[in-house]
Amino acid sequence: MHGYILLVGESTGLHLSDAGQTLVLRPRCDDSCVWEWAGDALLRNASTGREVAAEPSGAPMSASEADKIDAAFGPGASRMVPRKYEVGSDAAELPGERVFFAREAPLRLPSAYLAELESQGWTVVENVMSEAMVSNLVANITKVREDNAEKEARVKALQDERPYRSNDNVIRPRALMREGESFLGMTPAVAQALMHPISLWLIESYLGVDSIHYCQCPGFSILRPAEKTGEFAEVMPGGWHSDYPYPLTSEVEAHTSALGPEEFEKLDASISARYPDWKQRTSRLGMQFNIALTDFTPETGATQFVLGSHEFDGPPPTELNAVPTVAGEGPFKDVVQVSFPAGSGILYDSRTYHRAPPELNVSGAERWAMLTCIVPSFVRDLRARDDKVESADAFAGASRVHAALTPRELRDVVKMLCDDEAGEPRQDVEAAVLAASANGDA
Ligand SMILES: O=C(O)CCC(=O)C(=O)O
Repeated sequence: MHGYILLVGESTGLHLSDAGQTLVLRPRCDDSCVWEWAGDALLRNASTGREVAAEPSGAPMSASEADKIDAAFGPGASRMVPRKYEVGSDAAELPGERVFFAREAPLRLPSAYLAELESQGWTVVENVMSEAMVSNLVANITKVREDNAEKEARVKALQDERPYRSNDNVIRPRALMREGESFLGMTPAVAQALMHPISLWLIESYLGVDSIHYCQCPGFSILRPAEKTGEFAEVMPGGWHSDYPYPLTSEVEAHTSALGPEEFEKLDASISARYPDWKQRTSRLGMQFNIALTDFTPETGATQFVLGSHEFDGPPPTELNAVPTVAGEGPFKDVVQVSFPAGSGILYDSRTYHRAPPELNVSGAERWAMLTCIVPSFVRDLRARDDKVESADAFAGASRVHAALTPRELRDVVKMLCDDEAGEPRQDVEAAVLAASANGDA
């Protein structure tokens, strides 16, 4: 197995890249930013073969430092901090930054994932979250659930008295939380996952833009085990859809339909000037990136897809939602599930037909995921429907999380998750982040 790593500059958060003649620092990672160990104290660029010396930098974290980080961000947070290395003896070649965090990278070079996206409209990117990030995030979510156990029990009791329906039998921890709370402001793991420099490079490259933002603050979705019996074990038709900003189904044009026509007019206005026929699904305008916090397999109820349907002329047709889904049969002959382990994410073109299958989680355990949606910055986001604005407010006050992120991650969080109606970074959040770093808050 490869042990690819990214080298993240200690002071800038930018990534060491071999640009051919020189080493440079980059905010996003293509193949030139991927390294692997070639010896005890030697790193080799996986794309160009250039080698640089690398020695461990600084003392290992002390027990009291680890305790402080765990107390701030929850169990195991200190394990999320990667080791640091001083890179290269040829100082003239290095662009200012000498000490780098070694962050585990996906299993293949970024160009391999992009080639898959281009040819098939989807790919699975591994190691978006390390095992430590996943377990810390799970611990934070578990705490919220424990603190709101009665509320969750009420949600479950209602679900238990109805048949299986796609998007039901799901616990959404966000809905259990108090106003003003956000996982984005609780642990750096969320921002670090969402601002992964290879994922962002893939998304920008596939969409053909240099400015993107998240449609909403990520939703966490916990698919309960399928344990219903009797009349409630029935599976209702439905659930097939395409994602934002495209028409949901052939019957429902707007993802924002619950908010009334004005919201859809705003979305349309943000896109139509550039892409007048965008509702015909002719242009690349959105991607979904769903990161597994537990393994996705057919037995755990991994998402059902009609892969390649991003190239179909229209949204999911009526016949897909008319009868219960049975993969391999009738209108569902091409329905498949994609397996991938916790910490990996499936990145797909938002036009792809897909459905959450609560009836298929026969594993006896919950299936956890972080669901995210990304569009070019000019496309209006889902702020009116989801909690993006509230999460940005919570993030503005989360100075300890700011201090745990790199400057590059912080800039991208403010740009992509804390932006205003026009898709520009919110000045009040920028000011709060700057004030926290000036105060040295940690
Ligand atoms: O939870 C799932 O399996 C599917 C999620 C989904 O429908 C979506 O991300 O749009």
